[in-house]
Amino acid sequence: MPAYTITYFAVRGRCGAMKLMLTDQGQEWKEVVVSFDDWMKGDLKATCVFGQLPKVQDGDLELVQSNAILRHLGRNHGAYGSNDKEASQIDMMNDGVEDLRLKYGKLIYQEYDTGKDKYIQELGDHLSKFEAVLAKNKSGFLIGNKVSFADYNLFDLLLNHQVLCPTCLDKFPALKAFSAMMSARPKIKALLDSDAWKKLPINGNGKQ
Ligand code: 6SG
Repeated sequence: MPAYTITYFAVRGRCGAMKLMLTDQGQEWKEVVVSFDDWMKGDLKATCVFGQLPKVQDGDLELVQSNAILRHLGRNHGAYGSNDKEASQIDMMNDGVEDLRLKYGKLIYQEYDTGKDKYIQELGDHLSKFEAVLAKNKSGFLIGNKVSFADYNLFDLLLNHQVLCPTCLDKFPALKAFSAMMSARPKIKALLDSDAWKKLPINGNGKQ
């Protein structure tokens, strides 16, 4: 089993989904937590391909870009579909999750005070797309009949949105069932109940 090292800030941010996946797959990891002060010194930033975190080391392979990391871990742990067609569909769904994550990040980091009401109004339209995919696939997962990295990524983003707007899933039975099913997976449940998870702020500016 490969041992991973995750380097990131003391927030859930772009590492929530990978931690959910590794935990659910029974895979341990090491963590290097970078403080704002240390990051601002610039030495670590200079060594990161895009000057950003997270970074994950897997042996002599060093990766940045959270979605590339999710794909790598998905490949390593059998969470990337059962064939190439499913893998492509999983990529498609993960790109959809990324589109919503970027909108969420823009709200949190740039528009929280002025844009929250409008964001919540428009959220249903975005969630309805995932609802339709989940409602069609009887397995309960986005694609195929086993969990994939896109499921962990969607689940993580839904956790954030349920903090932002606790009623946001009320009109979406398939998303609600998906969220409950993911939360009830025993290793995920233990992670969500852990201090390590609960003490980490969701975002770097304290907004949620
Ligand atoms: C920030 O944007 O945490 N990485 C972030 N910020 C620092 O100098 N496309 C890639 C990906 O998917 C996006 C990476 C992402 O991996 S994540 C980064 O490296 C930089 O650009 C969101 C997050 N924000 C917290 C934060 C970072 C710098 C200021 C606020 C933590 C809190 C204070 C310092 C460190 Fe902080």
